[in-house]
Amino acid sequence: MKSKKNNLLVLAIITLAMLMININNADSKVIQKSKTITIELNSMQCDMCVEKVTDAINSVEGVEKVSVDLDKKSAIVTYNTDLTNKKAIVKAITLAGYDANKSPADKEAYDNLNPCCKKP
Ligand SMILES: [Cu+2]
Repeated sequence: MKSKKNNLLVLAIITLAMLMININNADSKVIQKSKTITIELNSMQCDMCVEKVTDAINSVEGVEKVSVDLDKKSAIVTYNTDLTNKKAIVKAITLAGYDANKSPADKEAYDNLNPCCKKP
């Protein structure tokens, strides 16, 4: 009779351990809320544009990593999906005066760009 009790205890401990592993896994899923996207930046002309676009993207709360490529005319952006989204990032870029994906630049911001940053 005693060994049966012990078996039950062992089973209870194993079950508890498995539960804790599951809880830990759930936790790590909560932490991993990063998403990486590519945004087309077809109106960029020079290094100054790269700087401005990089600053604009970085100004969005929740953005974790930005890499703007002038040759490829695109940006790779990693952000926390709890804090921001693609739409907000695209909006920040257009408000800085640049086209982003299919969204055109804010006209006033574009007009205020340095002449070398305007489309030829
Ligand atoms: Cu420029």
